[in-house]
Amino acid sequence: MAKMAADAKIFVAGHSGLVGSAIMRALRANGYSNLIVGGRSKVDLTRQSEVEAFFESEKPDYVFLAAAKVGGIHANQTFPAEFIYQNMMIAANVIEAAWRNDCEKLLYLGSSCIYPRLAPQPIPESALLTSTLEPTNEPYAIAKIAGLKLCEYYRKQYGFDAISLMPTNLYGPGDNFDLEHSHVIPALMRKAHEAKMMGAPAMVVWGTGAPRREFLHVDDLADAALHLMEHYSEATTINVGVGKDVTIKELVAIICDVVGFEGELEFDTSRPDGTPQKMLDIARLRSIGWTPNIELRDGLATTYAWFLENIDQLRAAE
Ligand code: GFB
Repeated sequence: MAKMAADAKIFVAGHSGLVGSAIMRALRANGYSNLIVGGRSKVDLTRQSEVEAFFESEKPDYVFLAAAKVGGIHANQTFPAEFIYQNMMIAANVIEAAWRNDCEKLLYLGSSCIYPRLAPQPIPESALLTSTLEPTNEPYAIAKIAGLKLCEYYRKQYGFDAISLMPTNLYGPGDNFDLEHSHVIPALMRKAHEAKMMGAPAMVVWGTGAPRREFLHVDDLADAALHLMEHYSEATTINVGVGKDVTIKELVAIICDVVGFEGELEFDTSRPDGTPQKMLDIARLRSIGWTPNIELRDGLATTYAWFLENIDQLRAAE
């Protein structure tokens, strides 16, 4: 397996999202400058003809497929058709066009939430498709599983070097801080911040606080993605996580501490808990020489600093 040449033409699909922007930062930090991006005005990745035309004209050597319709537990339940349709289309269009246009290698991103709801913990890669999915994100999971299988079968039939990663729950700068549709970390960080600013006595946390989640800083994920692009070339997906988890109660305590909110917590149990636990087995990742670097508390502190710097733009965009 060769290192990507310094002048390789690299397409980061989804370059402005949480994951794509972190991959762009990591590529630049590692000296890659021949980076191409799409953006919805240039190429709508859900439209096959647009994707074909884009690949025929750009002919990238490498593709990081980080474009996806994503959201937290409530967004998944509110927009199930959009989650299944957009994610299936993006995966099928980009993987097919990359293969047809002689792309050297493609990296696709799954998600730990596409393992079965009651998978053994920590979750090994072999748990994929062994039992029923978590209902709150089944549409997303079905689409993402199709993407993983596209990579596997394009490798099998055509010898296309497509790999897939299974990241755990991600957070970091560039996240979506919308209160209804985001993931738990940005939602609780914003709630704690707003409660502190307003001098509110309490803030609301969804669910019981009992579910366990594993969180990976997106800069660690980007670092792992570059590492795997250069050191991994197998049909099976590979987990990318930290190998530790926390309860939502423990998470909110750290967030409140980082933000400086000292009020009460109100658990709204009319909101869903989702899957009880999701923690990845990262033995295979460790065996190929990659380990995470960013501790949860440190990552939350830098994410909060980013949030404070960008709060005006975030509000303006709403
Ligand atoms: O991050 P999250 O929305 O998604 O929620 P999942 C994680 C846990 O945090 C759930 C609780 O148990 C929520 O009930 N929670 C507490 C909150 N307060 C809040 C809040 O204010 N906002 C949110 N969003 N949650 C997602 C999947 O599942 O995992 C997606 O639905 C995606 O498809 C993602 O793949 C990685 O971890 O439950």
